[in-house]
Amino acid sequence: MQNLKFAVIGTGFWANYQIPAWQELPGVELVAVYNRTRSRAADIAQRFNIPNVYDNVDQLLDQHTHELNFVDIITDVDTHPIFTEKAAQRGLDIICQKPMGPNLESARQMRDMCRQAGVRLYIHENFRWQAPLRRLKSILDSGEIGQPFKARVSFCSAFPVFDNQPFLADLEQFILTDIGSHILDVCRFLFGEAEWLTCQTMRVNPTIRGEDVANVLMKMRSGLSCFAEMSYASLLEKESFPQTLVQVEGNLGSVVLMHDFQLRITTKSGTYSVAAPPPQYAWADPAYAIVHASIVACNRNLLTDLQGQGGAETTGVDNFETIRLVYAAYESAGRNEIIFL
Ligand code: 89Y
Repeated sequence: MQNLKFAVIGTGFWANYQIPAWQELPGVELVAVYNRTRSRAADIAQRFNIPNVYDNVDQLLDQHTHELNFVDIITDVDTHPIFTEKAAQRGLDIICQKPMGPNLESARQMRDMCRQAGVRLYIHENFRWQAPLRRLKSILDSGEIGQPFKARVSFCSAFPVFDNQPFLADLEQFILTDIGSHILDVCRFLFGEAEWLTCQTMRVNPTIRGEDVANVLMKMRSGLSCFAEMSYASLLEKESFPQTLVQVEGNLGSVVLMHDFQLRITTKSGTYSVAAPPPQYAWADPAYAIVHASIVACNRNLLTDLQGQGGAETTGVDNFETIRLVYAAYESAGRNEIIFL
């Protein structure tokens, strides 16, 4: 099979990991990078041996459309619709970082525009690809704890997240778009679609613009009651960033995903542990190891689909359902009401 060729649009913080994660996979070749600040694109190109550098995205696309199979958009959310449109107009398939768009309507337009242009749109949503979460899902699917009726999905931390990604402090809508898009996607991955939700938000850190705490309660169509909590204001005894901690109770037992990638499974026969650590990559930042490892698994899944073998999980169509939850949560918090989905 011939290599699929692609360009990276945006060389900020996440490109430092997204690009080496691509380089772990056979069958794909990065031919060009764009950044509005040319020197930043040039630095990345030099580090990762990428032959073409642009600070004008139209030039990149015009000069390489003939050889490109897809683009990987790794920019801040505000520019996702613009770059998606430019690639779609040229008939290129698109992978775009989460969160899909800067609001629900623009995410809907991205999804519909790609459908109309006949190009594939995927969202790079990687949390569901974390090794312990995949393991947890397989335990749930095995039926070992019976029918799940109750869950808590938790991402509560005091990690100095604004040091690496300062723009997050300026977002009017912060934690639900940044982490909620991951956590609510994990809830959909584990438990299916929601029937209704209610949400409360707070801003504890006075130096940021948006909310840094969100508590979402969902009734899933399966009947399960799911509490998704997220916070960047939680100084806890054990810092868990960037792990997602989960507890699921079923009619035959429970499974708890704890710190350090440990799963504890309890049934009437007792309790046992399973370890599901992420694969190790030399280029990963140890502070983000589990997230960085999941980039490879997410890219692999999307690449398999791009190669024609199907199976992509986080398509634009699918991820739009996650984004609906994010904005339903804001709506609920704003109106102090239950939102039926
Ligand atoms: O931007 C976020 C993400 O996608 O994972 C963690 C993060 O870097 C900070 O919340």
